[in-house]
Amino acid sequence: MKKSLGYLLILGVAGFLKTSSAFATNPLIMDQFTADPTARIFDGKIYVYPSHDIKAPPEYKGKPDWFVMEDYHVFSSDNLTNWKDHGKILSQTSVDWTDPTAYAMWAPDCVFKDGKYYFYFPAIAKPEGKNEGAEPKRPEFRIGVAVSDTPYGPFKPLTTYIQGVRGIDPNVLIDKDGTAYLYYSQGKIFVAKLKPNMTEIDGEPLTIDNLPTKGLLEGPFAFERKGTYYLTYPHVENKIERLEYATASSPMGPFKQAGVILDESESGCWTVHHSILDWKGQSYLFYHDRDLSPNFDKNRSIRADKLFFNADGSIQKVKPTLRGVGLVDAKSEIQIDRYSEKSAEGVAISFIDQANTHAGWKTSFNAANSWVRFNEVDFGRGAQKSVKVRAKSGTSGTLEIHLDKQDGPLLGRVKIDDATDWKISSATAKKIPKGVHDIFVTQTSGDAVEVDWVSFK
Ligand code: FUB
Repeated sequence: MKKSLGYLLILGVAGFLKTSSAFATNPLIMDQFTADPTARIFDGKIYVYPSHDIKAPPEYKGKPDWFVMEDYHVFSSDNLTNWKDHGKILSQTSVDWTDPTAYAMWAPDCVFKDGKYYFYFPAIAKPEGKNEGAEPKRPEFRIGVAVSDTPYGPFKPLTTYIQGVRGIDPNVLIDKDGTAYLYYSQGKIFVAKLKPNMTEIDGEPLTIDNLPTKGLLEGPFAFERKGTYYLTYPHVENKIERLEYATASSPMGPFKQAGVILDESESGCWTVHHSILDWKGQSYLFYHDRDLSPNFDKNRSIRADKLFFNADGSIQKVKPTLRGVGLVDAKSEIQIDRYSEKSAEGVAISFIDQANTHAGWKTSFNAANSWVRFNEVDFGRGAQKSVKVRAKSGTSGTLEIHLDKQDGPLLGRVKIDDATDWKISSATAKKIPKGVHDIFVTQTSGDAVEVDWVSFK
């Protein structure tokens, strides 16, 4: 997935315009760590509000090998493929009540009500206890609100946190009658009605009963569908978190446990945190894993995969993929290391640069007839004339790109000459179709071949 000089120049300009290095594939954001994604639709676009993991700076004095989070960015997309980074929308130093040395800006949410966008975020309050009581016993997580006229800010934080709420992972559901409910966690999951001003709770928070009593529960995300209220949450049933859900006929319950949405990550990432979004007739699960930091699961990356409901309203388990959910333009650099399927043997995926995982991955074809399938490539009107491959090979090798099936129409046969460094090889493209199709990339002969990307020009 290493990028050409031209691409890097575009990225440089795009960086100035605050477009992120982001892709249709998983993870969604490549140039920074992102976690705890809450996806919302505002003004016909998808906005994702993640938290922002960073590597500990020298001034960090907190718990070693722990989450280090100092600010939030927001990302938007109108096609699930191109994501725009709107930049920093809030930081620990711009909120009166947060401890500016805590690096604990954890999982946020954002909702729209009566012309304003309300951004809810947890953070550790200043030890002085400016807001409640003069002598707080220990640093505590509180939940704050910042308000904006647009989904991408600027967000103006309120000077104090929501009184009467202690915890993390705020999530707000606005019911059909306009009443807003704040869900959050602190060991258990709580719910409180919000006053119409969206910044105070109305009455005492309630503990949500009938949820698992053993193993951590956190990260609630609630939504309503066809009259059923779904409360979804990460839970440690075994060793690490998985996503489960419960249902009710009212936002405050009583809830009944209903099943598992996402199994524990194969990568071993201890946390998972999520949201569910309907976009153009399809539901999506946004969640995180540790794709860009396989050895440290406090530097996470957000992902999206399709989610399906059964006719009775139950949720099918989501299949996590590398391919993700966005259509990929045939003319772009198709990152086949984010494959949809691969041959049982002869294909390996690894980082292009172990020292800089943000540069992405490469696909190594190590045996004749090893292959990968990459779903949903958009050929548009189908006018592409050549197929290009950025690759290297010890001696030489040949790749064939076929349409839809491994033995489908041959789109191009590209000979990769002996090249110890990355080189772009090309061949004439044939039988290029119109519209959206899968491609199969197969190593048909020669020595092992490493591929960065494939593109149709
Ligand atoms: O990102 C920090 C914490 O990890 C979140 O608040 C939890 O939900 C877990 O994802």
